[in-house]
Amino acid sequence: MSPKTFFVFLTLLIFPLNLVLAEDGSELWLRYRKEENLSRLAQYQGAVGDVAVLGSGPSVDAVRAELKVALSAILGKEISVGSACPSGNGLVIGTKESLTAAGLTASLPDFSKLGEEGYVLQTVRQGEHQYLVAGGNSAVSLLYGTFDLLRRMQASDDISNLKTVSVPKIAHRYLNHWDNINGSVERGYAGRSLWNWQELPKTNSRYRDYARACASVGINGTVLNNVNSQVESLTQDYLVKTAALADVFRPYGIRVMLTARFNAPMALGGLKTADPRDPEVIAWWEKKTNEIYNLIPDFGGFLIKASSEGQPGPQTYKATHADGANMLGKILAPHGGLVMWRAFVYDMKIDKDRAKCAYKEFAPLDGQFLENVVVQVKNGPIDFQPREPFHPLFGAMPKTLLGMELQITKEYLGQSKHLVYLAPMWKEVLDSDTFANGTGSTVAKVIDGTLDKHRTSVIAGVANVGNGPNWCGHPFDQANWYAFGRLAWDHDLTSEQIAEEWIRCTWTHDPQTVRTIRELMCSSRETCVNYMVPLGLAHIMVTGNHYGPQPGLNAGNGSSVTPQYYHRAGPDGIGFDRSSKGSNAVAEYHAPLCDQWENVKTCPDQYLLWFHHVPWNFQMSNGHTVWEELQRRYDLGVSDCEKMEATWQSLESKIDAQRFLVVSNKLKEQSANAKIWRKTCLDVFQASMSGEKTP
Ligand code: BDP
Repeated sequence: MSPKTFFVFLTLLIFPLNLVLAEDGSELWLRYRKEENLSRLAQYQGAVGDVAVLGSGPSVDAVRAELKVALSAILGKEISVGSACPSGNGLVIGTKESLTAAGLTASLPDFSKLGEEGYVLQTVRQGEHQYLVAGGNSAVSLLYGTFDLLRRMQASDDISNLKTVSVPKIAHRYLNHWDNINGSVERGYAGRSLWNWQELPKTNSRYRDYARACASVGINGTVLNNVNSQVESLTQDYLVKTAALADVFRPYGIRVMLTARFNAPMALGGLKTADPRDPEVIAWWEKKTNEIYNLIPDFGGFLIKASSEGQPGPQTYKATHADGANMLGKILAPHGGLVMWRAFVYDMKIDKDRAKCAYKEFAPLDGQFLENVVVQVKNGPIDFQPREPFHPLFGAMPKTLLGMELQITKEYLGQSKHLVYLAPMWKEVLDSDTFANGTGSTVAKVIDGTLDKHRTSVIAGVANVGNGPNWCGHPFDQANWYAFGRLAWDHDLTSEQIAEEWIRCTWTHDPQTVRTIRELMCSSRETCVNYMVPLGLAHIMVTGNHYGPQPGLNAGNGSSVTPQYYHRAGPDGIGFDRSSKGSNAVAEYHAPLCDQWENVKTCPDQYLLWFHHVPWNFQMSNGHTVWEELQRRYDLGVSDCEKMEATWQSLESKIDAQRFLVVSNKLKEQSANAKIWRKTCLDVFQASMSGEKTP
C-alpha cells in the first residue's frame, strides 16, 4: 500500500465517512470546480461573467438555478443571474421570442429547424458588444443549451467563438428503472431504489439531482418501475406518489411512465378476464388511464412486458401482441401517450433456438401496430450479453415503430464490480448495417426513424442508478449513464469523444491523464468479452445473479437455461450452429450478412461460435486452432485486466485519493475475477473436449 493510500485508509477508519469523502462521486459529472487555467478563467469571466436568462417558468428557473451554482463555482465568485440583457458583454439565454425582443436573433440560424428540444449556442457580435447566446424554441431546450455550455466549461474548452446547433436525433430518450415498490432493484448494483415509496409523495433533494443529471445528457423520460410489474403501482395511492415525482422532474423536461401488468383489470379491477378485446377490460383501462392523466397530465405512457418470463399477456386469450398493444395504444393516443411493448419473448415452443423466438413472433405482425405503439427490442437477440450480433428484428419491421432497449446496468458485464465502458458496445450495434433497405440501413437509422420515415423514435436504457452515495456503484459506471444519454441524443458521437467529455468533467483536465483514462475505458469492453465470452460465446452466466461463470452447470440436459445449451461444447467441437445446417437463424438477416455469417470462412471471429459449431482443431484466420485461440483470448482478457490495474496505479498522483482507492480495489477484484473466468471456462471446455462429464 502506498503512503497516500495508507493515509486515506487510516483517515477512513478514524473519521466518519462523510467528513473525509470530499470526492465520493455523488456530484457525478456536474462537479463544477473552479477553472484552474488562468487565461481560460479570464476568457470565461469575459464571456459569461454577466448573465441573463430571459423569460419565466419552472424550466427557466431550473436554468437560472443551475447557472448560478455552476458559474459561481467555475468562476470562483458569486454570480447573479439577471433577467434582462446585459449592457456589456455576457451570456444571454432565451427562447426565440425573448431573444427577438432583445434584438439578438439576426445572426442566429433558423429556429424552425430546432424543433422543441434543439438549441443553438452561438457567439454573436452586436455593436461593440459580444454575447454568447443560448436559444431554442422551448424552455427545456434552454436547459439543454445551458448544460452544453457548462459541459464545455467543465472540460475547460475554448468558448470564445461558438457556433453550435444541436438537435436530438431520437425523440424519446428514456431510462427504464427495474425498481420494485419494496425498494429493491432487479439487476441493480448501486444500493436500493432511488424512489422512496414509503416517504412519497414527500420528495427529497436526490430526485431533483437525478433530474438534473438526466437533463444534462438529454434524457427526457423515465419509467419508474420494474418490467416485472407489480399491479400496486397502478393504485391511486401509488399514482399520487408517482405524480409527486413527475412534478419534480417536469421542469427538467422529463416525463414519467409506468410499467403496467397486463392482467391489472383482473388483479386490481376484479374482472374475470384481461382479454384485450373484452369491452369491460377496455373500459377498465380507459378509466385507469384517465385517472393517471388527471394526476399527471404529461404522463408518457405504459411499458409492457407481456407473455415473457411469467408475465401475463394477450396470448392467454388467443390474442396477439398487436391486439394487446393496440388496445392500450388506442386508449393512450388522445392523451399523447405511448405504449412501449417489449419484444423480449422466448417461448421455446416457437423455436428451439432462443435467438429466433422474438423474430418469429413479431416480424409477421409488422404493419399491425398503431402509430403510438413502439415495439421495444433489446440490442441483441438473446439478452444483454457482452457481445451479440444486432437483433434481426431491426431489419424486419419497417412498418413498425421500433425502439431499442440497451442495458446500462451491467447485469452480464461484471455488474458494479468491473470497469466496462459500454459506449463501444452500443456503437457497435447502432452502426451495424441491417441492409434492410440497401447498404447504409444502419440500426441507428432504423431506430431514429429516418430509414422508414417514422414520425417519432424511442431509445431506452435500463438504469444503473440506486441510492448509494455515488449513484452507480462503480465510479466508472457513471460514464455508462452519461454515455447512454449522449448517444441517445446524438448517435454519431464517438465512444472516444463521449469518454473524453466525461473524464474532463468527472476526473481531471490533465491531458496525459485524460488520454490514459480514455484509452483504458475504450478498450475495457473488448477486454471483458475476452475474459468472459470470446469468439461469439454467450450466456455462460445463465442462472441466479448472472455474475460469475457457470459453463458447466447442469451441462447436457438440453433445456433453455443451461450454459451447455448456449456453448454446446462437446467432443466434436464448440459453438451454436445457427447456419442453414443448424437453426438457420442466419436467415433472419438480410444479404449480404446472412451469406457472410452462414459461411464459417467469412463469418467474423467475433461471431464465430454464435453462428457455428466448429471442431476443436478448426483453423482460425490467424493460424490458430479454435481451442488455441480461445485460450489466447482468455489470456488476453486476464493480461489486459492486469494492465488496467497497473495503468490506474500510474495515475495515483493525478486522481483524488478517495476515488483512486475505490477504483484500485475494484480493478483488483476484476483481475482476480478474470482469472476465475479463464480457469472455469477453459477447464470445462477441455473436459467437454475429452467427453468428460462437467460439474
Ligand atoms: C433479463 C434479466 C431479468 C429481466 C429480463 C427482462 O435477467 O431480470 O426481467 O431480462 O428484460 O436480462 O425482462
